[in-house]
Amino acid sequence: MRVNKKGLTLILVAILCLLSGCEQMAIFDPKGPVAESQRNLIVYSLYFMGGIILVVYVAFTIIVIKYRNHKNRTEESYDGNMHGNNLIETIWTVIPILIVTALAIPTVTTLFDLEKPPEASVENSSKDPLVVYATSADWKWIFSYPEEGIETVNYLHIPTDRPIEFRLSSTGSMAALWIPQLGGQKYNMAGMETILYLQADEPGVYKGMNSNFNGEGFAEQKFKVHAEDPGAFQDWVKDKKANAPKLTQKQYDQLIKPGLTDKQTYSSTHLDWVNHGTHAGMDYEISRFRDLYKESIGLERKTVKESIENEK
Ligand SMILES: [Cu+2]
Repeated sequence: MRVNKKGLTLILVAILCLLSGCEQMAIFDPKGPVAESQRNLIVYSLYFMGGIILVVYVAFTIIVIKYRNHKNRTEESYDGNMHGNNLIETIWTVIPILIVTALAIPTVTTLFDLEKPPEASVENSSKDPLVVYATSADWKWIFSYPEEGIETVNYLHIPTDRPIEFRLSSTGSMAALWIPQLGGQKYNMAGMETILYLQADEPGVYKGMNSNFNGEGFAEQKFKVHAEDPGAFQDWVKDKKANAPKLTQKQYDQLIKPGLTDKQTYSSTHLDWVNHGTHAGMDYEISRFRDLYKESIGLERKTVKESIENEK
């Protein structure tokens, strides 16, 4: 066989490109109990399915060699009539059931466990979760700490070894909060509240993002999570509470207007006048900025007849 050198080089370059992406696979480098159990689940599934692939390819090779057309082949070498063969029918019915069961049970138990706050990993560390309202607006993240009375935009500080109870909602379009090294994503929607428990065991700065494509500014809807020991976190809270300005409703309305913004800090929260996770707060942003969306996402609903007229 003549080897096409150009083709071979292309394939090698492609493999290199794919492999170099590995350093960004943060889910295999978890920094908290939630991300860790999800990583274990993924690794288990990968090995399990790798085992299945191995068995399939070995069986495939054996069958290709055994039943190939060769010199000493006779009529008796192959009995093609396997209809009604109970043994074979049983094997190919039972094995898939076993595979699905072995994948489903750990998945379901792990995911249900993650609906509860993770156990505190250090003795004496605070067990009740820190509540943070994470609200997505186009295209920024607003984090409210109701107990601390502070609010941040596009960045987050959290204490280590303490579960964080994220209450997710959105001012308008759907988003998904994802901090890969702390755990998987959940969706943010206007008019409802989703709870996501995450926890950081190691101090550090972790990447957070929106993992649900929602328009023009999607790629910019990122934030950094600063995980620090509880003392440092309390100092940070005290400093912001004392020095950051109060958030007014007028400022807030400008903030949630579709567009991008830098990091911001306030010593009060927007929860004083609206909670987007409730039915009452659902239309807060839409009622103010509906016109801005008209062109890009077509909030105006047309009848079928009008659409056909427009097509012409
Ligand atoms: Cu929903």
